[in-house]
Amino acid sequence: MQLDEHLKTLGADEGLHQVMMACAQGVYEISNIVRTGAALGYAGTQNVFGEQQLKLDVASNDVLLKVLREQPLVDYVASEELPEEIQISKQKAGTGNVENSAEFSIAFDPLDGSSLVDVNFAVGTIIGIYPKGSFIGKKPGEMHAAMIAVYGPRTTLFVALKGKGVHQYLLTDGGFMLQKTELKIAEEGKYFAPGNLRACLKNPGYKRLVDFWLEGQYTLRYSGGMVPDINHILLKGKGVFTYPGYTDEPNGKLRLLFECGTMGFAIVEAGGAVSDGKISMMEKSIEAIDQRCPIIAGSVKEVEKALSFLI
Ligand code: AHM
Ligand code: MG
Repeated sequence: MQLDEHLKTLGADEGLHQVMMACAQGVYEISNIVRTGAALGYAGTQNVFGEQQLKLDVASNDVLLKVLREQPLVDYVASEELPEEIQISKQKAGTGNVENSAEFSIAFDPLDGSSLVDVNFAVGTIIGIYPKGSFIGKKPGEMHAAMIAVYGPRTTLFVALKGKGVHQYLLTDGGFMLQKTELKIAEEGKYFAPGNLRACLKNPGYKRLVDFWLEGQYTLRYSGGMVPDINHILLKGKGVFTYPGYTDEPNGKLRLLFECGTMGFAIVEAGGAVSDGKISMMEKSIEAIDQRCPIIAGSVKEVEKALSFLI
């Protein structure tokens, strides 16, 4: 079944359906850019985090901005590659002839893990669809839906619809075809994906947690890309992903709005848990567009065990 048809059977309302199909078009275009390697190398610019932008970061960002600007239902957009959120509905209304009928605000990381592209590791796109309005003061738990693309040997797309589960689609010549429905994460499972391992030097709790995993004969499944690493948990149906902070960087590296909140939303919709080390990520207020936070996500009991070492 095609994505378009499946979203209807899931009962996604018309507006949400329209915006999600626009995002899927963006993913399709980014997939082509990544697959052909048409734009490798540095762009010569930095993002708001002071990170060097790759041509692929910029090209992927442009694709999503283009498809979302064409959507009358989109209010704000925010991107890991842009310095601030933009109210595109207002920009259009400013032309004088467009009524503001926007319903959704969309946050995205156009190409997460892009530093892995040159070595041909898997990378991804992370899209969170929120109710309209600024992102500031919202919580990831308010999202209507998350869309997460994985560009590996194949391009796949996860859709997490609030209260309607997580589903996986495969990009084929005929579009996105339903591959797996109702993905579920079991309470326990011995896979670990330990991001920011270097934090062990200054975070003794993390070092003890890693020892616990090793002594418990957990299997390491870590690629260095958050999207493929969490993709592994969603598809194997178990495991835990961590990216904690340490004394110098208590909030770690990953961003609440662009990465942790959206990936966490999919994990929770599949029956797992996601924490920032203190509270559920779904309840964490977004105070700044560039806010970073630690993340512990995956099987409910694996998250609990990890927290018992990290707190
Ligand atoms: P990016 O948004 O600059 O691509 O960085 C995000 C990526 C995640 O996919 C991954 O979990 C993390 O960075 C790995 O970071 P590090 O190389 O510091 O371990
Ligand atoms: Mg990223």
